[in-house]
Amino acid sequence: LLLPLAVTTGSAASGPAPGPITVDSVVPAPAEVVPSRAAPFRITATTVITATGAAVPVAEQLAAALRPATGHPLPVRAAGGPAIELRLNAAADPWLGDEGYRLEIGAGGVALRANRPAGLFAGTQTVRQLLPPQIEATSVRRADWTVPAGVIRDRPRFPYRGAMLDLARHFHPPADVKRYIDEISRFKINYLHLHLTDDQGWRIEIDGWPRLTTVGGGPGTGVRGLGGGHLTQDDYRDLVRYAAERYVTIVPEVDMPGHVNAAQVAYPELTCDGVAPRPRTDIRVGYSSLCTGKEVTYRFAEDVIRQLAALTPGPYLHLGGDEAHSTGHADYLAFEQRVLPLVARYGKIAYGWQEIAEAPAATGAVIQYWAATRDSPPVAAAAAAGAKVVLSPADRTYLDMQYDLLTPGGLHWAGTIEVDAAYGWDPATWARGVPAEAVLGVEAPLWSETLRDYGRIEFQAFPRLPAIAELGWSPRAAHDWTSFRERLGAYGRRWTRRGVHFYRSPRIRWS
Ligand code: TNX
Repeated sequence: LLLPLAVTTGSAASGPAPGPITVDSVVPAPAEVVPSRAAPFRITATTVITATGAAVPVAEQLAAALRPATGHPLPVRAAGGPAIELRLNAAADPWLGDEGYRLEIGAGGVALRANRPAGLFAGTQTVRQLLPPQIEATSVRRADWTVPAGVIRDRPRFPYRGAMLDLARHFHPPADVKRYIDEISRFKINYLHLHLTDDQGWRIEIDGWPRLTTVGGGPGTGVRGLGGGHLTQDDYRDLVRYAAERYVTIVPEVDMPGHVNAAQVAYPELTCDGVAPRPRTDIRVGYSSLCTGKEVTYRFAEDVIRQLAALTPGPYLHLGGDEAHSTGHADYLAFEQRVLPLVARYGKIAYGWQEIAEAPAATGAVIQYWAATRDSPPVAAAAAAGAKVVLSPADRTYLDMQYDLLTPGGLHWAGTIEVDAAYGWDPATWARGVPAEAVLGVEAPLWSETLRDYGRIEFQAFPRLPAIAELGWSPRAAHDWTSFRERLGAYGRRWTRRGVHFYRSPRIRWS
């Protein structure tokens, strides 16, 4: 059936744009691709999608994605053909792990196999990219719905591939967060970190502390007073569920002991002098601090941690810890020694920005590296003592940085970041003294001081987010700017058809 030509590890020199779609057109690049000269599979009115058991919900999502543009019924059935067949392996293939998949495409059908539903979901994202870009249309289009023949064996390089949205500086309603989840899950991003609290706003309802959201859910940054709002606990649960259906795990962050002005406006007892500070809408950082000597601080922290842990099925709970410039260093370390272990008490793994690295309790935590330098001796020491590290170097992964100084939104304190810079580094060797074994993965944060509308968020995220996704998913051997820029250039047509407001970087030949 299949005539393998050559195994390529993504470095497939000749990219697809603007020619026909081939099996090596995918972003992020799969681990192994074997193109075939055999005839492609063609989706027609008689095609069925077959699945049983836990594979059915993934098959239903694939069918829902393919029906609008093809206009074909694509029923999900236990058996039949010609088929796109989704099947969970009876005996696990250890190479594939929890998120890998094997995809075999020939004229007679498409066979997608994985050990777990997450792997099937990843495989269906690959299948979508192998169809013509008209597949993105929401109404029937005329196209030759072929999937090129070949075999893909794929699995992620790192277990953690994250994106972060800042809901605090401007609140972004659940509908926008869901659109973002839809977009990032196409690139096999599997964690969405929500920065829920900061000086300008507190965006998650906490029982027993109602003023956090009635008073602290203020307008965010800027003078227009437009960034207000908060998530109820039901909103949050609904987002967790929506994300989980797309194999994205939500990581909640409440930032402390700094970045707490909004909480202190609502509850002045969280300051040392008991006096409420003024609400803030500017973008300065580093001026607020919880009062580390007061017991109410720890009652507050524990209430928040307990409730967020109960709302969050995922393993991680992020306690911030960054830029606490108005907390004394000894007080800071004492605070972290007390609150980081609370996360474990409520069944989660503590996670924090790299400043937590100096607290001894951080050796059991995940540390998010954000410096725009490659040196952090405290992070290296914590990693040597057992901490895991997520790489978010600001000068490579911060999606709020401008592309160039003409970008309408965004900041440039860590420099401007074009898509080639976002792509051109290696998470396993980036932070000096942090060995590859300590690297859990990568994350692309998007801070929203200057970004109110969802369109601006898309513009900052795309096309840099897929660059970070490829660093997290694809094997090091597949890292190849020439290949990536061609695959990305061809991908632009899909964003255009979906109405995604992306930045047409001049470094890419958009086809
Ligand atoms: C630094 S990086 C911050 C945030 C800002 C961001 C803007 C980090 C952990 N803290 O408070 O929003 O820069 O780029």
